Amino acid sequence: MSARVDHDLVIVGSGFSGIGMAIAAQRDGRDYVILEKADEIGGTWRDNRYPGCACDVPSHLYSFSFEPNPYWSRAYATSDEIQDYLLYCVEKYGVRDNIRLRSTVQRMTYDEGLGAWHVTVGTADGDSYQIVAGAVVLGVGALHDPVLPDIPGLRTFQGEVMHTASWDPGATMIGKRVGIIGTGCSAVQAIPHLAEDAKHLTVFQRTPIWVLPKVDPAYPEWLVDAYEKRPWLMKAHRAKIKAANELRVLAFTKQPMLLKAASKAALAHMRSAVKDPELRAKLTPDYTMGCKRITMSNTYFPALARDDVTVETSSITSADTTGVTTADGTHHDLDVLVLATGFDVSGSYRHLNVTGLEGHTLEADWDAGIDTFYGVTVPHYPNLFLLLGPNTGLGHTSVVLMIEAQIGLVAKLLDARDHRGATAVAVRPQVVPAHMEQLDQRSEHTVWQAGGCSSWYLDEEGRNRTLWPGSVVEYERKLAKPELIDYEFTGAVDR
Ligand code: N01
Repeated sequence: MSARVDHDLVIVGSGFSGIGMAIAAQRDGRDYVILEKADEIGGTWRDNRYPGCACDVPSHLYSFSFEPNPYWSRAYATSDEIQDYLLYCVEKYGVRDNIRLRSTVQRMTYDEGLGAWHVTVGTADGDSYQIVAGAVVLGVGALHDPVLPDIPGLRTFQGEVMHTASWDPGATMIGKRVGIIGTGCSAVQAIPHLAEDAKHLTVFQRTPIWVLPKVDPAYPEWLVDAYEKRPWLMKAHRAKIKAANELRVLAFTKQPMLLKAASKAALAHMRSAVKDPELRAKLTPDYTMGCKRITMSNTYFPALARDDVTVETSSITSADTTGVTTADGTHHDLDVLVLATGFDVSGSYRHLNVTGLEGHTLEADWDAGIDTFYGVTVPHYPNLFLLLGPNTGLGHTSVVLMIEAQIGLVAKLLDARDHRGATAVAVRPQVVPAHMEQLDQRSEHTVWQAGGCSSWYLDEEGRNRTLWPGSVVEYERKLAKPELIDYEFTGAVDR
């Protein structure tokens, strides 16, 4: 590390990405600090506390490979359980002392002479200070900048308005008239709980969602015991889930016809709970399954079929002090309006005000088109690495696998930089267009782009800029053996 930098590595964000990167930095003897804007670690799993919040990837795969957890209580863990797991990892690996909570990155400017980043950090008391960082890893995630619907008059509504990602844990729906906008993954999990408590629930649906039955057994004590005593058994279980999930990528990327059987199962699942043909028609998607993230629930359809639940498909045109009005002229009186309206996936990077080489700003560069190399490095931004960046999300299995592959790549590139006595490593701009073109070609026939729906996976031009259009195994292989010729190493450490 050059004497002129404060920290070898600044990690922004403390979700799975940030914590995983910190553990690797600790292992490699790198001096690092984690900047976290909230008052606790956890990212998505700290923020998403709406009733019913759980992960739709089996917990034994949705966890670090180096920290298997025999104590998962069921197949699909709740957000609380995942947050506890992350808190445990922070303590076990001694990461806590390097975390600065309530520390918001306000600006990041690359200093070419120094080969380092000037990071401006805002503190909770309104002050700010600077850190000079030898490299920055952004583990900021894509799902934390809530999308708020642009409904005229919403501000005048006198009831409570809550986005699913900023849930008030003290809020109660008991005896209230509740409205929920959206029928994505978050809504599918929350609706059964809201329906249970509310006096009346109105679900404002723009696009119906595919819902499969959920097989979510609680793990019996003997199995937890077996996993604890025989870690190889747990590893075998993880490998089995990974292989089974990995097979599904074929259906998403090459053969959507393979989703036919699952679509039939989803429709049968709906028929068994919803007897009213009119309601069934409203709830039947007209796009290929998988185009939007597939959800799983055994309680969603029964909740929608209740007498005290209404599915409203007429769009909301305005709000006033007492509720909302839909395009058909109906006024819906409400006490609470829940926004399950998703996230602005590029928003998380915009707030960071990143300026790279020659005045390039991430905001302007990405307005022109989001170009990265394997979602980790960005041309014109040396010593900057993204975790779970563009085109590295997944629709078929655990993103923790992608995060670990990316952390491995970052460690390799930093080692290669240091080994050469260089101060900076950056992807060569000339290798990126071919990579992006390949991504575009591979995305063209995926269910996400060709499945007949719009989703947050696609940019304004309908191109997939969110998901990796291939298998995790392929991605892991590519990142495990990077072609160092694709990167340029510049500067010389002032020793
Ligand atoms: O958000 P979404 P989410 N007026 O964007 C509707 C992850 N996740 O929070 O489909 C009316 O999927 C919108 O309608 P439409 C997961 O990766 C994971 O549910 O655009 N409606 C849609 O129905 C997921 O993909 C888990 O027509 C409006 C909904 O709001 C991601 O988070 C659990 C509207 C938004 O759905 C986001 O899921 C939960 C408007 N103005 C979430 N704006 C796991 O289990 C939006 N909508 C891992």
